[in-house]
Amino acid sequence: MNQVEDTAQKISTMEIRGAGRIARAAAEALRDHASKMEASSLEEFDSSLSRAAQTLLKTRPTAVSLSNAVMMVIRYQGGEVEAARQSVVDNASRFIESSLRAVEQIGEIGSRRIRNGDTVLTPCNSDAALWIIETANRQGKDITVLATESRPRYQGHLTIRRLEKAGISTELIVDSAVRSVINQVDQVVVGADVITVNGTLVNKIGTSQIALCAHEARTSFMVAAETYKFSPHTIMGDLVVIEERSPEEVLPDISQFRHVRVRNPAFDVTPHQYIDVICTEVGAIPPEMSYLIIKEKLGWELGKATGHQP
Ligand code: RUB
Repeated sequence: MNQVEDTAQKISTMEIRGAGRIARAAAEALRDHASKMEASSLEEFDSSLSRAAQTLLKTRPTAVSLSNAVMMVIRYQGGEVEAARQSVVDNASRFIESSLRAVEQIGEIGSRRIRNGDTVLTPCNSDAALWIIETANRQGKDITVLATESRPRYQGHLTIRRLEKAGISTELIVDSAVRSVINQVDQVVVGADVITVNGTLVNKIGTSQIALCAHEARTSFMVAAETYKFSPHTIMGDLVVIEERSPEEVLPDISQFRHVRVRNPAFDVTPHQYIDVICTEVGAIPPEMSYLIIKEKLGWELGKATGHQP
């Protein structure tokens, strides 16, 4: 199995998960593919690269980080094979580096909104959200974290392990306990799989219920999102596809039921009205500014968005 197939399988089975990690793994796999591929013409190079890109793109339908990363990596310069190969390798390295730097910058920016003594609620397991919490902790702020389990895959367990390592006091709660505890929470911090042109957030299932509770309780709701989590396709009116995963993740033995169907949507949609701020690597912005990120950072513009642009 080559690295593209191996990475695609790991992303599908969620051995590699989280929108940022998925994007970096795809960039790494394309870099490996481009550097090892045998191609005697640019046409051969193109078709092999686009087959590899398609294999990766099919793995998880919601994460726009994946398609943004793939597009940034395969957009090469150079009129012959060796120049194209080098260009793809450089694009991938640049993407990986800037993506790692972005989460650090988000940590710096988001941590300014966290005060000494705050209780922070975070669902699932978002690297960007955790950078905010860990950075605030490193600044000497005394924080308590409430982590939700995030069924059915229990990504909350990854979160409590990471916070344990960082020495941050953490309480684990079941997903349905959020409304019971929301009045003890000062800040909700969540990651993002997708941000649409109007600032709508698509993130782990359960996020929108948390946002609703936070809105009702007037608790601040902060999103941590690198700019490559914004979806250029939404300026063309495309809707975000919500991934439905296997029923066995929810109920391992479904065969004993004849009249029951298990539904397992992996993500949900939070309206921009429930979001106070989106922390990106270029600054903390209101969700209403999402179009500007898509235009200025991703190079897609209304009326011109017929394909990806440099
Ligand atoms: C993970 C999830 C995360 C975002 C952002 O879902 O919804 O909040 O991907 O994560 P899954 P990060 O476990 O299904 O991949 O900040 O790490 O990119």
